[in-house]
Amino acid sequence: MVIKAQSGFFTVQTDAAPIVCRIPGRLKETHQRRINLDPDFPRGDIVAVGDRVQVLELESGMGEIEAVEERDRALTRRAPPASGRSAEYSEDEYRQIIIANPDQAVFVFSVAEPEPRLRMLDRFLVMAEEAEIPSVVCVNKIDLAIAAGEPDYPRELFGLYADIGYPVVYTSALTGSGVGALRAHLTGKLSVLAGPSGSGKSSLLNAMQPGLGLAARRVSQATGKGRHTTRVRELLPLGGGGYVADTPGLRTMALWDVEPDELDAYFREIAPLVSRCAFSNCSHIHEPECAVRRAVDDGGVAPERYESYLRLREEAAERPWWL
Ligand SMILES: Nc1nc2c(ncn2[C@@H]2O[C@H](COP(=O)(O)OP(=O)(O)OP(=O)(O)O)[C@@H](O)[C@H]2O)c(=O)[nH]1
Ligand SMILES: [Mg+2]
Ligand SMILES: [Zn+2]
Repeated sequence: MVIKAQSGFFTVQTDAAPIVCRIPGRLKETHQRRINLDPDFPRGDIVAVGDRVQVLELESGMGEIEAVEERDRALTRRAPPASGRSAEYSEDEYRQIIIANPDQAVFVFSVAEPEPRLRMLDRFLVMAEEAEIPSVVCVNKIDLAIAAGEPDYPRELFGLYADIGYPVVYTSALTGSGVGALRAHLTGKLSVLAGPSGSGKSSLLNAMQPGLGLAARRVSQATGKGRHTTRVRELLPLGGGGYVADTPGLRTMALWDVEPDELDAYFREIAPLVSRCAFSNCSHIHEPECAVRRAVDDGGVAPERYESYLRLREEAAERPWWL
């Protein structure tokens, strides 16, 4: 598995020691040939962090990537066209792979400091649903709610996500509460970690495993700024097995890859209602006999989630910023 990518060098974890590899010219040619032959073949990075590859060791610790195995799934984004290129953008625009083959995404929000923005969480969940990546919600800083005499507040706020069917873990990096449960969710898997700045991602990683949060900071700083920052550059190994990836920039990612009409499919509790709307192309905004709006009135769909649906639908209809 590729665990690190840096300036054209890929660190590949093998059963033995890691091997630092380059992509040989012939692999690039094969990739280009497949693109030429098959218009549906995804254009984009040949190798990304998380990919499973076959390597040829040429000298001790150094080698070449011989082949890339097919990805089960990937978190991707449509890369903005290089400057000077035509403003036209098409379906087969270059796809930047943020990370290949993640087992799950873990979205960390704090109950306070900063106040949680559930619309951001809903956007993350939509992105993960679209990529067919299972999600876990981590609600951190529950100690603040307890100190404020509101121990039930975290569940009042985030309980609806458990009702929808997402695993929700309540944690405090400060007291250690729930950290074992979080570790259990992460062990043995490749997890993408995301959430607003200050929600406590690094602190939770440190609470789980001393030094891990520091390592995450080092990676995210090395990634630097600019339009390629979303990509994962390095996976951090967990002591009990598995890896975590910090994804700087995910929170600013827009939803242009989602068509407004398909958005309802990515709201878990809304998707099963759609077939009961009177109109097959119902937008669930203004149509009569809309099963979704009925469910909002009856309490089957939380008003906040419906509000997110409406806002994200508007966003999905917007054009990319480079147009
Ligand atoms: N009270 C309380 N404070 C916490 C908890 N977890 C983190 N903090 C504090 O919240 C602040 C931000 O924590 P970080 O771990 O740096 O947050 P982050 O999510 O890694 O932030 P970025 O790296 O900017 O994305 C720090 O001052 C932490 O000490 C918690 O469970 N309870
Ligand atoms: Mg951090
Ligand atoms: Zn409808």
